[in-house]
Amino acid sequence: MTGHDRDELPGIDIGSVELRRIELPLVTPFQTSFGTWSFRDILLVHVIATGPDGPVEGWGECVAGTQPLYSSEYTAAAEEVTAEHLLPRLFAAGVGHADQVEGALAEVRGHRMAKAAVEAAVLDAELRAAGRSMAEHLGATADRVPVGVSIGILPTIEDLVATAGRHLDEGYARIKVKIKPGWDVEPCRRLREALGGDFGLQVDANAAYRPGDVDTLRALDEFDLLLIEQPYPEERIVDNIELVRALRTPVCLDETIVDEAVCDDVLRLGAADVINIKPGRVGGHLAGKRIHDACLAAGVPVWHGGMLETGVGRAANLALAALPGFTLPGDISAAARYWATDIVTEPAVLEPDGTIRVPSGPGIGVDIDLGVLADVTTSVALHERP
Ligand code: OSB
Ligand code: MG
Repeated sequence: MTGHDRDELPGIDIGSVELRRIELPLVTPFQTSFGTWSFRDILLVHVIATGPDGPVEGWGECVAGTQPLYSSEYTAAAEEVTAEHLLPRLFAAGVGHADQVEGALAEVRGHRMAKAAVEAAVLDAELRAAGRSMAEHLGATADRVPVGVSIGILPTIEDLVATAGRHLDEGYARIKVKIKPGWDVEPCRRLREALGGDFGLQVDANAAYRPGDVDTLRALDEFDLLLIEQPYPEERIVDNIELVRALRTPVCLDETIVDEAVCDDVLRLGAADVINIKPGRVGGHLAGKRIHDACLAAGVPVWHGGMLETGVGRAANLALAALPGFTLPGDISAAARYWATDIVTEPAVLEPDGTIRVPSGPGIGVDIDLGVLADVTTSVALHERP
């Protein structure tokens, strides 16, 4: 086992939790097979607590989108379930350690993105109180992680080639292209023709294909892709087993992997060659670490997904992505790829070698820019422990 036992951590006394909604415009709209995101409407969970040395705070970012299009969760529902169902249970259980959060909230079904944000905030506060970084706590073995860029569906293939070329020039370690029926084989062909065969290229369908599309998916084999992400709907595990056998391109699952149990089924069935880990999707960074451990033991490579996070979520993701099983570049681009102004004082920057540094300070290792936060806040509600 790598990482530290929570028993070594002194724990915290949670006095209140602030739920804060913010709205941030994306520098460029992001189109997927399921819809277009032009801004992010984000729920932030802010834990206000007391540690052994006095007051301490922690922050967690909920990755739910404004609308229930990527998954059934969405921001307003995440805020409601957190306020009405999660925080009362957190307080009633007297949670003082992050690894108690999952158990305290377990009787609430689903809502993993909301639960993950609560756990992240408690973990950040607990680790800040202990003076320990999240990376060290989770068992990170790297201080920088290789990262790529996820490029949305664009108006023309020329736009796509220009955008991908610019990101490769910036130094990104690989390009991911969103695909959908009608925007798949030709975009890949033109990218390889224009930019060559030696850069890492992968595609993400966000569940837009059906088994009847297998010929189109097989046509992608000629482009030497690192992987194809989530071709079929979330629940179609058996269809996915057949696809793994039908394609040369490694098949990766994102939406399907909603928790450890599903990941275990997928590993045992050989229903994926690669797993995308998003802490929000699986219920938290601690569950994400356990899924990482299971995949590492099974010899299945993992990579860290992204949900267009601010610097808060990005810092926590960098800590997890520094674990040894994350052998493929993550969807953890520099802050500038998403935001004109991030809400943290040290936004993530791309190093010339295509990596981003893993924060090493206590907790998530970045601080909130309170001035920016105030400017982008749309609502705040304080929930005090009864
Ligand atoms: O499917 O990976 C996805 C963004 C929002 C919702 C789903 C996905 C994505 C991305 C963006 O691909 C990754 C990023 O944060 O850069
Ligand atoms: Mg995806």
